[in-house]
Amino acid sequence: SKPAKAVKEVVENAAEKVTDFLTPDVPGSPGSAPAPLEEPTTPRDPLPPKKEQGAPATVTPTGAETGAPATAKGQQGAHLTTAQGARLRDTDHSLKAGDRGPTLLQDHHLREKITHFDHERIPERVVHARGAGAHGVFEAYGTAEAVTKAGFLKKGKKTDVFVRFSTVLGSRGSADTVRDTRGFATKFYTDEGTFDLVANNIPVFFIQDGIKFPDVIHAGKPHPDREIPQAQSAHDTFWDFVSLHTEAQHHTMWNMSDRGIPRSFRMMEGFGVHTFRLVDEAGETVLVKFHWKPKLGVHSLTWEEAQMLGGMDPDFHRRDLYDAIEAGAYPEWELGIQVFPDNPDQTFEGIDLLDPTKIVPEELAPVQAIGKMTLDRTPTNFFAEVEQVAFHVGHLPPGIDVTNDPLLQTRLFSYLDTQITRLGGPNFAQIPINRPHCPVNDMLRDGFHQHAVHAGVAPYRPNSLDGGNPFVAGDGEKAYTDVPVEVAQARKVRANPVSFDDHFSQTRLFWLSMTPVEKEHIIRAYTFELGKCYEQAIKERQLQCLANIDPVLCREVATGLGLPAPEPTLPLAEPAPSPALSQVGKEWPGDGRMVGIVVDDGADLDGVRDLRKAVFAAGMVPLLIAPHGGMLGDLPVQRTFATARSIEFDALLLAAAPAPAPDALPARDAKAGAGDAAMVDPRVMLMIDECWRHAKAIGAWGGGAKLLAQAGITGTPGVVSGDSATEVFTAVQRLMAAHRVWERFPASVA
Ligand code: HDD
Repeated sequence: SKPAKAVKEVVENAAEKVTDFLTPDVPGSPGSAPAPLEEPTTPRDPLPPKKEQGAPATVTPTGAETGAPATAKGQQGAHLTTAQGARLRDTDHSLKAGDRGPTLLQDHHLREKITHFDHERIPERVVHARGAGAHGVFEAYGTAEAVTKAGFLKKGKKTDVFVRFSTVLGSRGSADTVRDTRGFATKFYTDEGTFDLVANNIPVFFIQDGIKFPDVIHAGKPHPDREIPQAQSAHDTFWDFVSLHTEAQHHTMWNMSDRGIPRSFRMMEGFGVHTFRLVDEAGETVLVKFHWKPKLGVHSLTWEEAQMLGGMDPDFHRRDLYDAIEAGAYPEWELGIQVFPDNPDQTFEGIDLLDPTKIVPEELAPVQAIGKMTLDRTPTNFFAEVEQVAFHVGHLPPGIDVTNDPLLQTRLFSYLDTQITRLGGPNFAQIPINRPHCPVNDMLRDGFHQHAVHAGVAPYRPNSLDGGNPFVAGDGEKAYTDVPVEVAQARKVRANPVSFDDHFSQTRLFWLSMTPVEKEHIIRAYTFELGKCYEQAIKERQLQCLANIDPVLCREVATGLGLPAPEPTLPLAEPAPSPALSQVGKEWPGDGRMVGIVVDDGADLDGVRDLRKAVFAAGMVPLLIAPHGGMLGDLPVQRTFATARSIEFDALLLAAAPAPAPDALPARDAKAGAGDAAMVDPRVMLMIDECWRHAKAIGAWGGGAKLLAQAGITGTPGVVSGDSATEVFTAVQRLMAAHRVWERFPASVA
């Protein structure tokens, strides 16, 4: 495991680099282009691929090296060519009959260029269309060796991975920060075949049987008549569905909690949801649930931040992921398993392990760490990798098998099926990002986009013409073998086991496990979402569900909606709370956090210089916010008052009280001619106000200290001032470890 110190060193070393990419083209800033860009007049070598960003290994579907260079295939050489490799002399003018004449059909270059462009888009994913991905490595601790024969889980084994994070409901261009479940799909390129762990950041699912998947998705997607709202659950069809299919209440509660609006992909847990089966060399089995635990802790946005980001920076999560990786603050997760005996009834402590609407609290079955994943490389080409990556819950290496969870069983069909449409045929496994990193020797042939030039004449078994190749593996030759689980003699039925009928006890467990501030957020989220519904009957039906979860929750939401709170229709369960479900109350490292620093030409620049060093040393990124771009002395300005907004920063430090810049809109105070307030740029005051409202740490020194009094926040929790920049930052850093200044949130419930 890379110690935190090493990460910090990388960040420090990357400091100059961070400055560079955050300060494009500032003349004179370190690393900026010496002269304005001009179009070169003679061919030169193409730009090299980004550092450490070669294309995936060029292995054919049969496992042979293609001999192609390991660098990106596109953009080779200095001269523009057609797709057939013929050099072009002109790509800006179509071939016409005279310079004012009609375009000629014979212009092959024109037709090739436009035809290709016309087909650049492929269907977006029907769910999880909006996503971002990154490469990395998984290193096994060896702790799972006792329960599985999977080679990639042997101690010290390193395996390449590619992860794609996503939202579920929105289209490909929708905002990152909407209230939704997040996808967390990981491709492990193991030596024994690819393993896809196609997970979410929520450990339960809306439905118990995959046959309802089209229904829940149709309900969550925009209304079919107007196609609104985009990427939202705050509308009638969603609440209609979840209030009628009460098995959805547990997942819905998670979505209404802070888990539905993560601060960062780097700060999310991941859950395999279903129970899987692990099998060892001797054929012994256990049941497991997979968990990803982020090193940085689990943190969320506030709802107001999430909404503002939807407009200000719809790419917030994507940007955060890539900025962190490029700054060397590599995101890390531990992979863990909860282990259960493989009993015939597939239950643990009375919890049905085949019901995907149920968790097993960590207090009952601890999550045991089995390895660590580090994401350290951004994609070279977003389309080629993030869009074309194809996951499938059925991609399993020897040692991992499925269970009879009826949701998982349907997924085993759905993923392969959807890729055929989305990626244009059955050969998507040959796309570089999907190629296994081990030899492939299948007998699949032909089909659209066949890239392999398969040799031999006998793609069938047994054969005598190709020397009998390929052979099937014998005993001890690491073949995938399905666990010969007993299948009960049973009648065909369209039915669930009775244990699946309990829809409320674990929803209540989640509610009871929250701290007051988290409960408050949940109340606000339900009130917001139901407040966006038009149909009275739907609101009333959902209130009835809330009454069956908790009377206080129901009463508070009903008050917000201006409706009576119904009585429960079912007895309330009294489960023991699971403190592990709460996000509040611990301290976490701040790697990759953003610290905004308000400065102007009169600020204590020596202090700011020290502060920047201290922030980098803490593994965070300092961003100078000034009235104008360019430089302040020798310090590069990363944001101006016009481009900055509070939501980008995890903490705000004030080094100055800048007068209104020329592009500031008039403020009410300025019009009224009020004393000092009139002299501060209103955007700075807005930033302070928002940071305070969103419970972020605020610090000030020197010329900035008077702003605290002006904003009326002196002495309030999480607001610090001091004599020097570094002293203030030390206090702010301590506050940031708790993620937010939780005391600032009002909590009406205990
Ligand atoms: Fe799914 C994509 C996760 C239930 C059908 N799913 C998809 C992705 C994730 C999940 C993370 C995006 C993968 C990527 O980034 O390319 N899905 C889940 C989880 C589920 C779940 C954790 C429940 C535990 N899914 C589920 C069901 C069905 C599907 C029950 C169908 C019956 N899911 C799909 C799909 C998608 C998909 C239609 C769309 C794009 C794709 O597969 O490649 O096949």
